[in-house]
Amino acid sequence: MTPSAPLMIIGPVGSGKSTLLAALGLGPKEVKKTEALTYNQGLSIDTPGEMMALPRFYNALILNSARVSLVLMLMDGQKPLWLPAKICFAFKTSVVGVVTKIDLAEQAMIRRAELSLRNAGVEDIFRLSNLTGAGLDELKSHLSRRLTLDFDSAN
Ligand SMILES: Nc1nc2c(ncn2[C@@H]2O[C@H](COP(=O)(O)OP(=O)(O)OP(=O)(O)O)[C@@H](O)[C@H]2O)c(=O)[nH]1
Ligand SMILES: [Mg+2]
Repeated sequence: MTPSAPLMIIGPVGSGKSTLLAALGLGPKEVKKTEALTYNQGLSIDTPGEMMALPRFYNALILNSARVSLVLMLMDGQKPLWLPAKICFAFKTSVVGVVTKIDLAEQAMIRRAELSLRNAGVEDIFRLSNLTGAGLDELKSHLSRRLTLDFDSAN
């Protein structure tokens, strides 16, 4: 299947998926609750956090991962969610991890969020704050290397 968007973003409810897509210029600037799997034409696939919370939806996430070049898996640094071990290996493409809300989260919780991502099989993990922008440039340059995206001209 030809990828229909550079990336899909997944992660728990309120972890900052839609906010991060907006910051990357890969989703609408106005962020509201994501109610359903959403195709941002040619840019990204956004998913509601409920699909990560309820294992019966994992299959839909895994199938849609075939439509993108990369999956971004977010974890809220304030409220890490424990995922099934090695679940990332079920995805059709590689998964990059992002711990969000580092402006609010305690260090111990950030480390727990990273541990959860590693347990899920993620190797590359970034920490960022959508609020302050800390860590955003590091993620952008990683994504520019992995995908044919030019964030400087997109934003
Ligand atoms: N302080 C802080 N707030 C954040 C950060 N990222 C997102 N938020 C806030 O968290 C709330 C939820 O953000 P969303 O981007 O809607 O989260 P989501 O993961 O798309 O949530 P669902 O669509 O419900 O799955 C919003 O009020 C954001 O402004 C962050 O890094 N730091
Ligand atoms: Mg959302």
